[in-house]
Amino acid sequence: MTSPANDVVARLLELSALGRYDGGIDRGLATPPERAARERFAYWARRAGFTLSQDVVGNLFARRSGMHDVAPIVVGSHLDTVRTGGAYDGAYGVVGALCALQILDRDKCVTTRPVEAVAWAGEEGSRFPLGCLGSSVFAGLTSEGDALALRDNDGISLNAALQSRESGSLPDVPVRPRQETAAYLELHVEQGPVLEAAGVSLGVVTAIAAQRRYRAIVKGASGHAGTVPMERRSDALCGAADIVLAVEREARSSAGAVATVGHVKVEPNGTNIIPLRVSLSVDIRSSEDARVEHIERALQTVIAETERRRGVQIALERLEVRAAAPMDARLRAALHRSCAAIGQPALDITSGAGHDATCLSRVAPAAMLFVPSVGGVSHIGAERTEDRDLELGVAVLAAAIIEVDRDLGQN
Ligand code: HGY
Ligand code: MN
Ligand code: MN
Repeated sequence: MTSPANDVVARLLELSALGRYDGGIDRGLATPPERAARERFAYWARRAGFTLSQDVVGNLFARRSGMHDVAPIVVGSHLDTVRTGGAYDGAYGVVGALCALQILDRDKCVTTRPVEAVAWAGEEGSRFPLGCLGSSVFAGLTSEGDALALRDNDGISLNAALQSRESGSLPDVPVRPRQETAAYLELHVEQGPVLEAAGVSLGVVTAIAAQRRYRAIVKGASGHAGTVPMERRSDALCGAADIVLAVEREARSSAGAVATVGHVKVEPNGTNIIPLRVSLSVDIRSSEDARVEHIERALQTVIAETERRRGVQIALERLEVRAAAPMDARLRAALHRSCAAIGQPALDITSGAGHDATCLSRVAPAAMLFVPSVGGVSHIGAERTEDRDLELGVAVLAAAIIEVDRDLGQN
């Protein structure tokens, strides 16, 4: 008889077709492919006998009852992807959570608390400009109104997108207000090389890195590419290039920090027109908040110097500030016990990638379990994790839920 853990492979394969194109998987929040993924989650959850609910920003919950109607243990991740996403980032934690609940059913485990599998809305921030959108609303870090008012590059608001028939909220799932959470567990692929290099299949996350996201706007003077002498130019793209290289330089010189300019928009974007305006994304991360702060300040110095030297104006707008999120020691111990109980070593590991667990850790004890990423790659279509590691992670997650439920008791 196959275990529900085996379902995780088949279900991920099914989900990976939703939004797939030759560049990977593109499943932005409240798009038809992401809505289809939420529908599959709902179908599997209903078939397993779990009770569905959602909230106003599209977070989707599948509840397995416990002995007492108290704050649940919540387990999950996200179904949306970056524009060139793989089949595992996020989806693994959502499908894995459902499969773990089904293992509890198979083993006739009665938990003290209800346990909920969750698909958080819009973790990647790939369509609407806020990462961890759904979990930050759930954690009260972002208001529902602010989230629903966010607009994508076409000017469509999240609210409008969620009202639409082919990409919106699920019509037959009741909407419920935010609730307390007793504990949060998230299963996720590592998205880095550490577990694979160590030859270990399980990682217990100690902390999630601090992260700040910005938009930098560089404004210069446009003109004819053939007639404006070099010494009279205020070229916005050259100013932006100084910022891009400064982001790289400052991160390289700050141990353990990483920083990326992943998005550049040049206007008017003509081959014979001096760039007038450039918009850049800046993403800075470190396990230490102070390092992120230091890099931001160093960047401000470079901005002032570039403005003087090039006669451009540069605005650096903070879009998101997320402090480092230490994971809960008791939950980490429960994860380690669950790994040991099946004779599997587990590595303590920090997460450079951001996760919904960061937001949940502000309102409840939170912890994460990683499985290896083949070649350490993610956020590209080639992202992959071995089937046996996928199934192992689910089995450990199911055991950890029981451990945490026992630890928490009723109070
Ligand atoms: O950016 C991140 O680390 C996450 O994948 N959203
Ligand atoms: Mn991601
Ligand atoms: Mn993710």
